[in-house]
Amino acid sequence: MLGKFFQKPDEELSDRVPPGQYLAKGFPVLTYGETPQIDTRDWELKVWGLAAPKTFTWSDFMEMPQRELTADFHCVTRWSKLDVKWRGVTVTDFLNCIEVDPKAVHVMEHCYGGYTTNISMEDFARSQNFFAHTLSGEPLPAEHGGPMRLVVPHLYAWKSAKWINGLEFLSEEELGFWERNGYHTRGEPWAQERYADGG
Ligand SMILES: Nc1nc2c(c(=O)[nH]1)N[C@H]1C(S)=C(S)[C@@H](COP(=O)(O)O)O[C@H]1N2
Ligand SMILES: [Mo]
Repeated sequence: MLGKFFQKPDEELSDRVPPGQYLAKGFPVLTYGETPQIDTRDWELKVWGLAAPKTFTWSDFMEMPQRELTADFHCVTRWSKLDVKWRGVTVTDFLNCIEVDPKAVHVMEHCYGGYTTNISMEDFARSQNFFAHTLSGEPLPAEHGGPMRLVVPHLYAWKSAKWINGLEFLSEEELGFWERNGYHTRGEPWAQERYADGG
């Protein structure tokens, strides 16, 4: 797979590329199944479980503070892309708009199309995490999760749910799609948390 699409990181970038990863040329698309086509007029994000139930529309998100984030992106299939430029709403700003029960220690991310992925409250509530609607100054393309996706830069990118439409707050850990299919429950790239069996 090296060569046309991937390259070994240069010396000065190698400290930014986690072990076992290669730099992607361009921005690959990694989707299981069909790409949902969701208009911003129809897009909704629901909150339920151990939080006061609430439904957010696109304009609700546009009224929250809009911030920029530049972050590296690491897919467990061994490609990384450095300095991806996003714009959107931080998870910490969003959390100020909802009431989460203190007993909630895990979150299930739900998406249009049925994809799910789980994350601990601690990993979710980081200030770097983003609901992104803009990529490199352009509306987020559908194949990259537009109109809205989550971006969780410190974990493998399968935690960065595309076409996000729900957050379910949980009292204990439940497994999402890839986590039920053998992937690690947390997925930290520097520790190479790729598979549930640690392999
Ligand atoms: N809804 C949904 N979100 C998803 C996926 C998916 O298949 N469906 N794939 C995940 C994986 S494995 C990766 S690497 C990233 C890829 O994001 P990209 O296609 O924008 O590169 O999205 C993640 N989020
Ligand atoms: Mo991935």
